Amino acid sequence: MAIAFILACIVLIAIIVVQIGRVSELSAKIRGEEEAEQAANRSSGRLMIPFVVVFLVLCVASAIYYKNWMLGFGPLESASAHGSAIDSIFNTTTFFTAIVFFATQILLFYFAYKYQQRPGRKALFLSHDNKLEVIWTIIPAVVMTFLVVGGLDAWNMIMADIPVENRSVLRPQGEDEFIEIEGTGYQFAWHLRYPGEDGVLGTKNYRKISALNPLGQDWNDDKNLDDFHPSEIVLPVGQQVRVRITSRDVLHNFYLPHFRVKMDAVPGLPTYFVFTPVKTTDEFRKGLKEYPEYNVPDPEDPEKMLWETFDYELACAELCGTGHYSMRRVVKIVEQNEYEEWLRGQSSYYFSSIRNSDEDPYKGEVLDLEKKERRLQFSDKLETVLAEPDSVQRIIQFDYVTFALGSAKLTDETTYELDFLVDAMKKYPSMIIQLAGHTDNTGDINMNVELSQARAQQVEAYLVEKGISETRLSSKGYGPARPIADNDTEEGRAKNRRTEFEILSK
Ligand SMILES: [Cu+2]
Repeated sequence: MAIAFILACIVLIAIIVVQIGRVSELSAKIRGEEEAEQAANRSSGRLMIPFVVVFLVLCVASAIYYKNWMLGFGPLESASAHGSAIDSIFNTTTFFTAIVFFATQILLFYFAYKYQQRPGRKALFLSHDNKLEVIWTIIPAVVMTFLVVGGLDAWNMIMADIPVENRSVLRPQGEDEFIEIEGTGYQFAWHLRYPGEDGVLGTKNYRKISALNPLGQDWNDDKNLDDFHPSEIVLPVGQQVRVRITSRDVLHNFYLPHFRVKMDAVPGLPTYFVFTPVKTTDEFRKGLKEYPEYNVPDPEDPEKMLWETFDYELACAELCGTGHYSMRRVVKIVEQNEYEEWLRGQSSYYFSSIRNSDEDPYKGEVLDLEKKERRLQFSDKLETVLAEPDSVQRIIQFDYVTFALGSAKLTDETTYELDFLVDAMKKYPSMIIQLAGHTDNTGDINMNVELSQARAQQVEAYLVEKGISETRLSSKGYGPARPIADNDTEEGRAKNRRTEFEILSK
């Protein structure tokens, strides 16, 4: 309504101005050219004053009217530790430039009114004036120095990198630890990368970029194996974050407006930014709730108020092409426990997309990380079985142990799983077990029994070699007698060929 009223006023004023022009044109015809020109000068000169008054009043009024939508004011105060320094530099600069702006506008229009052309009046030609030169050189120089030095001071504070002795981790605790994440811009999205458990981002090489490997991560670098690629930025409140910013094609700009973070993403030249978020998304929303501007339904989701659907965002602030607008990503600042929960839901890009593909340099090998994971699974299984009542048969199958084809020779690369059992036997010194070998139903039954017996014995020998007393061990070959799956399918037969152990007593 208010906007319609203002528009109507502007239209009316325009019509009035045009009408006055028409009237003066008509009177010019009547009074003659020269007199008409003087009259026009007089009326133009007089209009200068109301024009500048209305113009300046509108400037101030619109700034006040829209203040709650502007960064740095009202609800949009900065949400990062360094943000207030940027805001205060902006405000100081605005203060001085506003003085200059108002002074020049007022003088410009007032002079146009005061020194309007009149019959018999001549302009004064001023070729040089030392006093004036000094005034308009020294005052701006002093003000500029003040602003530039203040700005540089804030810039150096804001752009300070993290001291080398600080540690990059995934879960920072305190000031000397930080999270390093990476944002890579391309037409048209941000590809995000987090460091994984080791807290360190792995190395990259643009030559390694492929359809499978969008960032060109070098899989020979262990630090890459746990890195993950989330679809949104989630960070814990109050922790220092270093963002490594790169680009894969053209210039982009990594812009987090609410945190006053803005840095170019340059192809071939990684840039960085360090910031500490100090308000969670929820806290920021609660702040917005206090303002009537944000207590209206969200046009995109009318069930909710504008403050409820607010999210921090990552935008590209470089006009990088037609799809530029679609580079928006949501940024969530959460409490530490929520962050932990989110981390648990993330999985390593290497293990979910690269593992055992043609690009995997460790194809066919078992990685330490996998062994660690499998050890945890093994002890989970063991604890579950041990917790069962004695009436239940306690059988655990080896999932990874293999033998050479048709022989009882253990495959060296798979004996690590037997080491899990060695450690379990040491942890439970009174545990007695029986090792059992099983085959599928193909081939001669006697040979199968013999082979399964030999294999169980081989495992027993391995355990003895690792220091487990023979008195706690026995072994048996069942051949095809105890299938756990259908022997008619290859899949079923593979399941039936297995080695397991039974806990006879704990
Ligand atoms: Cu862009």
